[in-house]
Amino acid sequence: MSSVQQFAADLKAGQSIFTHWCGIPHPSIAGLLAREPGFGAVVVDLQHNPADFAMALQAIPLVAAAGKPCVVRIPVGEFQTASRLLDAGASGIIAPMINSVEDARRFVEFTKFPPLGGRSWGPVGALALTGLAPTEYFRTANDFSVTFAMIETREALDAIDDILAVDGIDGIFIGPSDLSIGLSGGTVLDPLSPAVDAALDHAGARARAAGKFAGAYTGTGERAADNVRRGFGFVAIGSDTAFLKAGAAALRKGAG
Ligand code: 3PY
Ligand code: MG
Repeated sequence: MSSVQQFAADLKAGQSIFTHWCGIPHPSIAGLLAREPGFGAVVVDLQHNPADFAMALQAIPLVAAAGKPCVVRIPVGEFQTASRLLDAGASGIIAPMINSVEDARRFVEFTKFPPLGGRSWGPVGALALTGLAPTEYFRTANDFSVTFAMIETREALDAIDDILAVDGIDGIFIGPSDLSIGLSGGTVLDPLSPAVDAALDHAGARARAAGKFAGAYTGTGERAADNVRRGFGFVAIGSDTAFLKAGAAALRKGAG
């Protein structure tokens, strides 16, 4: 089975997958990090980073060449881009700011083939990377193209059960920074706050009850381990820029 398809299979098997989070706009960074032991996936972030669609298109096969799945976070509401990234061989899509059942349904419309959604046919890169015949890809892609609806507002948290119940939404993904802003009425940015911790407990439990996947962004290995204990199967640790800064500080240490 190709790494494109393996991602969903590993999540279904209950494996905990730690992922890189890449935003530097050069695909070689994603390809290099994909080979780092201890990380099972690479996310390319198109929402808040200079990485763009062309960079993601090049990162997907480089990550696949390392035997890892590539997942992409799209900009808010750019669901058409999600279809194109799945066509290119992304294993999953993270959609930010999914605040309602309507948002979730629209996301599914562009990421799942009929009858579940309305994804249009044309998986040129995905056929090459999976090695599947077109009919086989069409028959199975809805199962292995993983959709994560980001829960990162109070509105989304209130609607979490309804969002999880949407056919074609495979899981949720928590954005702790935006969630901290939302839960504090727009007054506090603190992804480590007790309110965010309580929301993570709740969201993990609701995803489990719905039989769907739970993912989250974290800034450190310790926070990632907390989320694995909460039942999160897909957890980002830091980012490519955070690695650079941490590496520079660590190597500079002791130089006087
Ligand atoms: C958030 O914390 O809001 C995120 O979207 C993580 O990148
Ligand atoms: Mg966010």
